[in-house]
Order: sequence, then structure tokens, then C-alpha cells
Amino acid sequence: MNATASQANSLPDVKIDKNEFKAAVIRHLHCTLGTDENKANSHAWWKATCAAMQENVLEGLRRTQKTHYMNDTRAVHYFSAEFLMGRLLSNNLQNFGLYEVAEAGLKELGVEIADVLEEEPDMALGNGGLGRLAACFIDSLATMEIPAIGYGIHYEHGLFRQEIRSGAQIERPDSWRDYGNPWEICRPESTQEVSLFGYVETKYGENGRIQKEWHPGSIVKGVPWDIPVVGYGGKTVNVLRLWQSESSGYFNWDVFNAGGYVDAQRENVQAETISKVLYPNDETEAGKELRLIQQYFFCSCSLKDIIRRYKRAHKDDWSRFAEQVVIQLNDTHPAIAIPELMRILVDRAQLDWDTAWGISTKVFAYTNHTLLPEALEKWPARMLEKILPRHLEIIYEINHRFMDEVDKKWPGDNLMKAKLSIIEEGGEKMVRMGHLSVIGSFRVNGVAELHSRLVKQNLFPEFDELWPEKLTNVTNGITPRRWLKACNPALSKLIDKKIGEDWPINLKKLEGLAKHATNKTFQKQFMQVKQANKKMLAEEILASTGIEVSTDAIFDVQIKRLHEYKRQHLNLLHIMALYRRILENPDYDMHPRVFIFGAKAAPAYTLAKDIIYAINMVANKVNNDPRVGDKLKVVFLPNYRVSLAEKMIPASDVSEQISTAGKEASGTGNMKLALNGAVTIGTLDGANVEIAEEVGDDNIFIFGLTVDEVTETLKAGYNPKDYYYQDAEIKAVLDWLETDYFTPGKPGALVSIKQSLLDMGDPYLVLADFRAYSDAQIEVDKAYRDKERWAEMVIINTAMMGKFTSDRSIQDYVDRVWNLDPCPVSRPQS
Ligand code: HBZ
Repeated sequence: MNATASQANSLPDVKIDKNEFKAAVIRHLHCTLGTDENKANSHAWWKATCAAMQENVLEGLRRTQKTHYMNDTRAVHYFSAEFLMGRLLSNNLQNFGLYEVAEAGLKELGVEIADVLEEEPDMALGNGGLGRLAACFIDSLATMEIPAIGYGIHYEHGLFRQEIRSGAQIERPDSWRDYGNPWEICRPESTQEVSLFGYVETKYGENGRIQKEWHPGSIVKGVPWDIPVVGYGGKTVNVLRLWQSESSGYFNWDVFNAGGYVDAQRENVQAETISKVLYPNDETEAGKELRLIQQYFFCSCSLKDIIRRYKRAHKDDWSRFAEQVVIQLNDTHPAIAIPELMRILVDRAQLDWDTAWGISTKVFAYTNHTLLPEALEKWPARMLEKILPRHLEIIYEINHRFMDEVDKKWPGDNLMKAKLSIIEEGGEKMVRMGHLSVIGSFRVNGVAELHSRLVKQNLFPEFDELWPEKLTNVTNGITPRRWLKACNPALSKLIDKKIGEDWPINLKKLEGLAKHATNKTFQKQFMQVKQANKKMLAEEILASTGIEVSTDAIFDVQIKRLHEYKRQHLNLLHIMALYRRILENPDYDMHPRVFIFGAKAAPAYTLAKDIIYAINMVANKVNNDPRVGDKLKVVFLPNYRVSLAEKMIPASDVSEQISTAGKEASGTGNMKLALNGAVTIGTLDGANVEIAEEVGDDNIFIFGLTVDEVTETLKAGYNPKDYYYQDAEIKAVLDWLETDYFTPGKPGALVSIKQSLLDMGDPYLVLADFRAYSDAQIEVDKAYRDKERWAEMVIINTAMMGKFTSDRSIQDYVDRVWNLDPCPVSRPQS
């Protein structure tokens, strides 16, 4: 049961030498791309290199699938509307242990591997943390040789590309597949059909049993695209299966026959719309019909795919289904899978309700990623009735039976029933997907200790009372293969030399660095790597923004989606305060600092976009003010994405994790930055709490209100104006936003931020935490100036991040939720 990555794997063993690799690349240049060494541009070299790699990948995939099939293994199915994969070439090379071989081989062909890697578009099929977590998890699953499959949507357009024009965000479509994707394989033979709309007929079967028949109004096809997921060591290659929607010829036929060629085309367009675009929202629910259809579309395809595979071995014997299949729901986005499985078991397989429910509730487990009320999914019952009429009936039935259970526990307590019901009454009837997920799952987890405690105490306390074993915690993690070994090669090599090379699969080994944290030579080596990484980022900053920054300055980084609760505006107000201090006192004593931001705002989130605009306008002024010089620079790097994160994280000195306590479920950027030797300034929120436990209070800058203090402050009637009138600096900075100082000729262009803080009640307590934040930043400044103390902190941060490998998260899921074994795939003897 205990599958540690280190047990399941040894280090990658190279089975291809440089010459074989070169030959494969050339062969693909000639035979796959129809070009040659002399004509090929970087893009062609990239494609040929991918194609050469794909030979190994597909061989590994074939062997893995055969092994899993022969062993008829229990497998986990990770259902997620988002997978934020980023680039794959460098990852696949690393995981096969072929990176150096490729680098040397390409060099001999006159090509720099860095240029080749830059050609790859990011696979940005996700918004942020939730989608990237899914990508880290499937990396760990493959590395730990656990039979697993990721299921999601093959979006034609991933998250929008962000451009900054005159300081403001503009969204451009992301076309990651325009020139083909060398990794994916289309599997038309595994196409599924999905029904939508229509009505339900009630019939009486021969045995007098009521039978329900759904007569759909529309049928679409789901065509699977498989992306191989290579584990570290190159042994297990699992699959990410993404569904693309197409019109079903069958449905168009009638329209077509009636002479409706144009109507038939419209049908096509409608069907293809389903997997067209990723919704660019995080932490808000738009409640759009198309989104519900997307969710149902991929869940239905995936369940049918699982059942097809199960039946190959077990025919119609459903008794072993829950032994073979576990499905992890990544938030409530795939929760509609619960009534869909019930529909298949009851209406199609003709199982009685109790048997079906017994199976279903042993199959599903649900991960909650947020407590924010605006992110909790609810669908109008009316909308469900229109799109999925049979599913709504099933949800009512689930609820009806659940209400009986509630009545047994709390007899006659109607308030309790209203609270726990899947159906929210009052205004328009709404279906609460969170409740459905808790009721339909055998386990529910939060994503960090603090978050899971709040899920129990505040979000689902009554469910916790009813089923005390159901709610649990699995703290998030990140894959050290991508987030240290691949993105920070210089640091990786230094670590290899110090503690050996197996830390990528046994991250706790990094603790071995701690005893060298005060060693002057090691400190010097470590900080030289950081300096070199900063130099590379400085070049990137210059190239993409024209801003020149000094690598002697502190690189202070806040990278994450833009949201009020993440408080980029707290960071901005502090920058403005520093600017003011410098203007008032040219000798203001501070170490030079570059504040660097990366953030996308949901296109309809006006205030978030206003904050991006404000950051850019303040940056413009500060960076061009000769009175400031090098002391203070502000950089907003456009189009934050996985591949940009890979460049920023190794170059960061300070990691900004400053959400309002209780709002950030976990965070994972906090882990990536600390792993790469950035020191955190943060609140006691999400996984920051656990990071602080690991590195110790001396190696992190914690500030601000705690969760309990936030609650008390709000209960006591928080008035942000108290802080405005009592703290002259806060007042000056907020008033500054109202002038046209940063937006010449456009007074008031930044006023919405001030309004949100003063007139709208400052819901995320920015002003309440401002002074504590500013004081903590003074401590950061002091610590950085003591070079030895800083180097020690940095090394301790890297050394103590072992807990946050996603391998540990996956092991926790195996132990607390999934209960399954790894299945080693052996390599052929060469
Ligand atoms: O999930 C994030 C949490 O905010 C973060 O704290 C946590 O570390 C991470 C992984 O557990 N949540 C999201 O990223 N959420 C979304 O991206 C999202 C996307 C679509 C939605 C709602 C939320 O409709």
C-alpha cells in the first residue's frame, strides 16, 4: 500500500545515446516534417525533437497499458475541468533522463536546446492553482507508478493570452494547437456519445417496476485525445484523456434530409462550441448554461470510457466496480458525474437504487478548493431540468433519501433540513453542487490543514457531525521535477553534488542541506546560483517590458491570479508608501528592491483589471522618476503562465503570500518559491502555516491578522476609515490614487481601488493589515542586508520543503482516500 516514489523508482537510466538521438531527430526532420537540417527553423527542430522523444514516450505508454491490463489493477480516475500542463518537451526529456543527451546532440547539430524549448506553446487548459495542482498530481501518479488516468476537456482555446496596452489588460485568444501538438494522439475508435436536453418518459416494466426513459433532444460526440504523462524514471507512462466535442452525424441527418444544409452546419457549430473555450474565471461562478454542458459532457464521456474498460474484464458483473474504480472530483466542477453514474446504473444497467447508490458512494471522493461563497457552484434547478431532465430527477431522489437520514439524526428539525438539503429554496430553486458532492462521496478533503479545519468548522459542520470520518485533509504539493530540477538546473546540480541525485523522488532528502546552511562556501555557491538566475530574469524583464533592473536589488515577487482576497493591492499600496518615503527623504534607508508582478484577471472582474492598471501606472511613474534611481522598481510581466513561472521562481528573493487569513485554501506558488530559495512574507493562511512550521519562525516573515482575529475584527464592525484617518501614510497613499499623479490628464482613473477600500468596506481587510505588512517589509529589508543571515534563510527554505512534494500529497490520497497499490512497469532488457 505504501508506494513512495523512491521505492517505485530508481533514477532514470539512459537507454539512448547521443548519436541515436541525433539520428532520430534528423529522421523526423526528413520524414515527418519534410524538411532538412539546412532549412529547418527553431519550430521545425522543436517538432522533430518532440517526435524523436515521442517514440520513447509511446513505447512506455504501450508497455504501461499492457501491464495495467494484464494485472487488472484498481485505478484512480482524476476528473478535472482543468489541467494546466505548461510545456512538455523539457519535462519528458528530464523524466526519461535524456535531457543532457538531447542538449549535447542538438548542439552538435548546431542548435541550442534553449531555443528549441522556447518554441513550445504552453498547454494552458486551466486558470490557476486548481489546474496546475491536477498537472502536478498526474506527474506524481506516473512517477509513483500508480495506475491513474486524468480526464478533462480538450479545449480548443486555453486561458487567454494577456497583453498590456497603455497599462491595461487585453485578452487575446490562446491558440495552442494552431501548428499542431506533437504529444497528443487522437483516438476516434474510443468516441463516446453524450445526450442533452429532451424529456423523461415514465414507463412500467414487466415486473411492475417504474422505468424511466430519457428521450434526449440532442446528441453530441466526444472524441478523446490522449496526452501521455511520463513518470520520472520513464517507466510508467499514464494518460491524460481530454474530450473534444463534435456533432454526431446521426443528429444532423434529419435536418440535412429536410434540405436544411445551413441548419445542419449550425448544429455542427453548436456541438463544437462545447469544448471551444476554457471559462477564464477562477473563484467565481458565472452560472452559464454552456459551462454546465461542458461539465456534463466530459463527465459522461469519461464515465462511459471507464465502464467500457471495466466491462472488458468483468462483463455485466457490477459487484466489483467499486473495487476497481475510484474517481477523484477536482472541486465540484465534475460533480454531475454522481447522478450520471446513478443514471447509468439504475436506468441502463437496471440495478435497484440501493445497490446503485452503494456502488456510487464507494467510487467518488471530492476535493474542496475554496471557501469563498462566490465560488461555490449552484445551478438553477430550471436549467438542469432543461439540459439534463433525468439528472434533476435523480438529484431529487438522492436528496429525498438523504433528508430521511437527516430526519433520523435530527428528528423534526426543519431548519437543519433546509441547511443540508441539496436544493436551496427561498428564491429561485438552486442545486448546491457542494452538498451533492459531500453526500455522494465516501471522502471529502480540503487542501491544507487550516483549510480542512475551516471546511469542517464553517462550510460543512453538520455533515461533519453526521459522518465524522468523511472529512479529511490532504495538504497540496508540487512536483519537484518541474519546479526545481527542470526549472532551476544550476541549483539542482549544486544540490546533487551536496546530497546526491535522488532528491527529486525523495524530497525529504533536501533536509541534508540544512547542516550546510551556515557554511560560508556553500552559502556563496547557493547565492551565486540565485544571482545567475536573477541575471537571466533581468534580461527577460528588459526584453518584454523595456525596464532595466539591477540584480543587486531584492527581487520581490507576487505571482498568482489577480483577486482582491490575494491582495495585490496591499502590495501596491506599500510600494506607493515606499515611493512617498523616498520622495520625502531622498536618503530614505532601504536596500534597492524590484517588485515584480505576474497576474491575469478574469475578463469580467473589473476591480481586478483596475488593480493591474494601477500597478502599471505606478510602475511607469516610479521607474521613470530620477529621484528614485535604482532604489525602487516596479515590473508587471505580461501573460503570466507556467513557462514564465519557471523563469521567475528560480530568480526570486522574496515570495509574497499575503492573502487575508482564511481565504487562500492552500496556495502552491508559496511552495514553489520557497523550494527555490525565496523567503516568504505572508499571512497565517493556507499552506503558509505549514511552511512556517517547516522552516521555523526565524526563516519566514509572518504578519497580519490571524483567521480568528479576522473573524473578530469583522464581528466588531470593522471600519476601514478608522485606519484611513488614524494612519497618515495610509491616508496619503489612498488620496494619491485620486489625483492624476500616476495617470496624467486622467484624474480619478485609479479611484475604484480607494472606493473599494473605503466606501465598500474593505472586505479583505487590506487597511487593517497594512501597517503590520509594512513593518514586516522593514524586517525583510534588514535581513537581506545581512548577507550571511539571508543566505542561511534561503538555504533553510530550500532544505525544509520536502513535505511539499506532490508525491507526499499523492501518498496521503492513497492512504486516506484511494486505497490502491502501485503497479510497476518493467523496462525491456536492452
Ligand atoms: O486551488 C485554488 C485555491 O485558490 C488555492 O488556494 C489552492 O492552492 C489551489 C489548489 O488546491 N483554487 C483555484 O485555483 N480555483 C480555480 O481555479 C477555479 C476555477 C474555476 C472555478 C472556480 C475556481 O469555477
